[in-house]
Amino acid sequence: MLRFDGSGASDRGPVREVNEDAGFLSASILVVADGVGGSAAGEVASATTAYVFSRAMTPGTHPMIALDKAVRRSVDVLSGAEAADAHRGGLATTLTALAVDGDRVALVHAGDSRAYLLRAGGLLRLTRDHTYVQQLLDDGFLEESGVAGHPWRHVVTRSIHALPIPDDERPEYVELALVPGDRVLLCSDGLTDCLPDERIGALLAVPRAEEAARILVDEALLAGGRDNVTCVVADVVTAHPTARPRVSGDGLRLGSLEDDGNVLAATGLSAY
Ligand SMILES: [Mn+2]
Repeated sequence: MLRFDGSGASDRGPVREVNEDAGFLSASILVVADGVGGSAAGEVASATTAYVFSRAMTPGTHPMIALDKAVRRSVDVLSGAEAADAHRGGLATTLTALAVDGDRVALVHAGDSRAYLLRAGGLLRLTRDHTYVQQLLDDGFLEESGVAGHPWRHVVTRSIHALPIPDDERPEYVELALVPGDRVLLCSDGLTDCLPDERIGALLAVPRAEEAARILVDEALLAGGRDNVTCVVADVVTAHPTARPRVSGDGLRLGSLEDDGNVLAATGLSAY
């Protein structure tokens, strides 16, 4: 029976007034969300979405179905909040989440937060950034060397936000074949803007997940990081179905999700 076992770290960084990143980790789900758009309460969008995902896994539900329901639920809550309050507009967040039901693993992804897999010492990026700059790279209009200083490198082309969401802006889903011994990293762009993949791979290999998460965040800040930085590091482990997971039942909350005041209530919304 497959489960996640790990830890995470989040830091506001030296410049930003609030941490608009949210993270969550439990034995069945991993989440990183990075609120988009400063003034429009990015911390509310990220915390609310991460909270919805923290409750997503229920026994007997395929992880792909659970992730899809949580996306719809998040969009529902953000849409309801904007409809109820004319001053509340532009609630949006990136999202990268991984769910396991004991057997199958699924990933959902929107925006420029990333997921990586460390397997047998090699690092593999599991997500492709949904950014304007990534599109320029794919289309051959930009070289890799032009990414770091590009003025539009933070423009994301997909995110979780209120309706309407056009088809080509919806999150991407993929089923993954993970095995015991794999380690995964979910992180916000505060990490990947500052550290190259080779360095991320080296630091992710630190034996204890908790230490790896802390070191990754610290090194991003030491490298001059000014954005919020969030890392969730989890090992894929086998556990007896009745064994208590090492991560507590409530899971670990990070960043803006540490403050309940950031989580929008879902009352009065269309159920599905
Ligand atoms: Mn960020």
